[in-house]
Amino acid sequence: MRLVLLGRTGAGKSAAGNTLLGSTQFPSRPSLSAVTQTCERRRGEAAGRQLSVIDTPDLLDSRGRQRDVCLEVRRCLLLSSPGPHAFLLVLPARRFTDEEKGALLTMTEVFGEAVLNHTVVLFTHGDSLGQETVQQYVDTQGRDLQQLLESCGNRYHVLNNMDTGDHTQVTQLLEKIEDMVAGNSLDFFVDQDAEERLRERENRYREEEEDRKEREELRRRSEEEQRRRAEQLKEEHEAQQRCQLEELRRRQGEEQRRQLEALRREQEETLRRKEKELQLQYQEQRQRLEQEQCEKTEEIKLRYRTQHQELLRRYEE
Ligand SMILES: Nc1nc2c(ncn2[C@@H]2O[C@H](COP(=O)(O)OP(=O)(O)OP(=O)(O)O)[C@@H](O)[C@H]2O)c(=O)[nH]1
Ligand SMILES: [Mg+2]
Repeated sequence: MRLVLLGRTGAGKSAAGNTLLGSTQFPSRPSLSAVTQTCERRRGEAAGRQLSVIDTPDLLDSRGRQRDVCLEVRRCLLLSSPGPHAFLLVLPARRFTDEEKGALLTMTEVFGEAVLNHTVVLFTHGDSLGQETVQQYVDTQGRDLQQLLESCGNRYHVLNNMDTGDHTQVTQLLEKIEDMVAGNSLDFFVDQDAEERLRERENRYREEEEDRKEREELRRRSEEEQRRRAEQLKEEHEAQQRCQLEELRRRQGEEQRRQLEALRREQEETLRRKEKELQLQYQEQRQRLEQEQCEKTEEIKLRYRTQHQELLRRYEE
């Protein structure tokens, strides 16, 4: 029985592969980035069946890395040749997200609509359900998950990858797969249009990539232009500021000179006025002194004359 494990990064694909094979064949650990990078096949036996399990990296990522994804899808088809009996779409039994909702759409885009007839949804983290049954879990997750399950013919199974000793969970899963195979017209999934679809995807990717590069180039050029204009504006602004500053300095200098000149003139004027005042005072003082001197001389003369007359009079007497 050839089984392909599909699902988002960290969904528990490798852990489920190990549970199916009953031993650690695929590296599985908690990680935010992808642990499994390329498709790997391991063979083993479980519940009396020969198993060929193909573990895959995240082939359902709708964004980016499409070239790598196409390469890995080719590898996956090659490893499961002539075709897988079942695709196991691995979903952790936690809150169902929009990303997981998109996983089925990507799966049909990659492998074609027929893949739905060969798909069983495999819930991992069965231990986190606790007392809740998988049916109860499905009922509480809302319409999106129910629609996804309906698209896969309501085939689902839950695994607790922490309990590798529980063989019944593997046996029950293999029985569900066998029931599905029995109900299909073809025993295993054959994708005749795979190559054409992959080429289409690659072309689309190339076109998207070219578009992206073109947009990137345009963005780069526009950023460059913006930077250049900003630089030019800055230079212009700085030059304008320099001019304004020089003009301001010139005007300030002029104003200072004008004020100094006015002050000098004012001081000169004050000095001249003071000089005149002093001259005036000096002249007044001199006149006063001259007059005083005249008066005194007159007084002396008068006194002298009086004395003289007095002496004359005495003499005559
Ligand atoms: N408790 C619990 N942990 C699980 C279960 N299944 C997987 N895990 C843990 O989930 C983590 C991721 O599991 P992986 O098997 O590495 O996931 P993956 O889908 O292979 O991831 P990538 O290879 O990165 O794409 C690991 O630490 C597993 O031990 C489970 O049923 N119960
Ligand atoms: Mg893995």
